[in-house]
Amino acid sequence: MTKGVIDAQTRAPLRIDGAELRLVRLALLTPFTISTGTLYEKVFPLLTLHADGLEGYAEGVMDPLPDYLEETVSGAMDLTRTVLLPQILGKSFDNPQALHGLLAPWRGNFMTKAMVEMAFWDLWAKTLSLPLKTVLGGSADAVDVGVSLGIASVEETIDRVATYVAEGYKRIKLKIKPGHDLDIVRVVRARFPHIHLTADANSAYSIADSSLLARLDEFDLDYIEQPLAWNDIHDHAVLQKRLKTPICLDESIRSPEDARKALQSDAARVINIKVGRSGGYVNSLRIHDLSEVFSVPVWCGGMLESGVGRAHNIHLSTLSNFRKPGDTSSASRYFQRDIVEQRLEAVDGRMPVPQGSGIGVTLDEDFLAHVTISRESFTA
Ligand code: OSB
Ligand code: MG
Repeated sequence: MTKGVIDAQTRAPLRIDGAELRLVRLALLTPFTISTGTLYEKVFPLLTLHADGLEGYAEGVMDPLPDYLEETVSGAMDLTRTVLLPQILGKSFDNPQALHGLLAPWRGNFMTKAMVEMAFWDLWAKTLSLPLKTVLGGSADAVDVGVSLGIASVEETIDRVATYVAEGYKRIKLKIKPGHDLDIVRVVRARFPHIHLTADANSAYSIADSSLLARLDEFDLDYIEQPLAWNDIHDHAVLQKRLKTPICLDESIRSPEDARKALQSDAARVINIKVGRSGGYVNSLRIHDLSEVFSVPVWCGGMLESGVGRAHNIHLSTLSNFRKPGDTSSASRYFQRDIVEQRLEAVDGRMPVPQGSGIGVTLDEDFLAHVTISRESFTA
């Protein structure tokens, strides 16, 4: 269970004095193809919250289009500017849990609420002069990471796997979709008999595909990630009874309630926690602890984040039940240049936790200005 979470009133209530909401665009070095389509660039909201002369940062992990989950970048920008920021600006909070409680009644919109809550956690940790991991209850100095490979040809995939295995990454995840599944997994497994290998379908199959999915059992995958619909826990429980390979849920887990239902029904034997998908740290900590009660390991997923979201993911990954390698690989795999000054690079499959207080990264203001599409300022 999570130990040492600092949730008491450890300091005077923190008043949020102001905020900036930017829309940022970073070109991806390699287009990223999953079952739902291809991303060529990463366009995301970046939020800064101000208090006590300090700044807290977070990014939204939604896509421009509602292809991964329902939220969109433009919807998130609008909700943040018209509802969430007016609700918190000028207000004082005893702790991040109090801010979480204020936003929690809004239906859905877990990614947008996560962005606001995460920026406050960074700010909160900075006011305590503590690394975010310490405030969350983690202590590791580095975390195990793997890579997530987009859909590509067999030759390209083999090349990429060889490169990342040689770099020391601890797990390879292949994206699959109907027509690009058994063959690619078979070829990679034959070439790399001993690696930790997984497959992520991003909801591309239905329960009618059970027998095809069961044929993946012979390739000794660590787990298969989100084979069925993003909003369907029940059918994953039905499917798990037909598979030897453990099912890992990603899209389907956005709240502790989702996690409880999946765990109680044996729909998930592994859970991918994305703090940016799950409403923030309060929900993520609960999902983490609940999974541990069910002896279900978790790992930290990614959404091709910039250094801001990447740093958040690394801090979260230090908690004890993150027992499988995460997707938070080197920033240089994604972008020519990042928006933070620190280089977030894995060494032998271990990602160092950024040091300093909060998430431990600072914005590269010059480059950020260059890739900022719009910027709005708010004062209390
Ligand atoms: O399903 O985990 C996913 C990227 C975008 C949308 C969904 C997913 C992903 C990844 C990439 O797998 C993870 C990363 O490298 O950040
Ligand atoms: Mg996934």
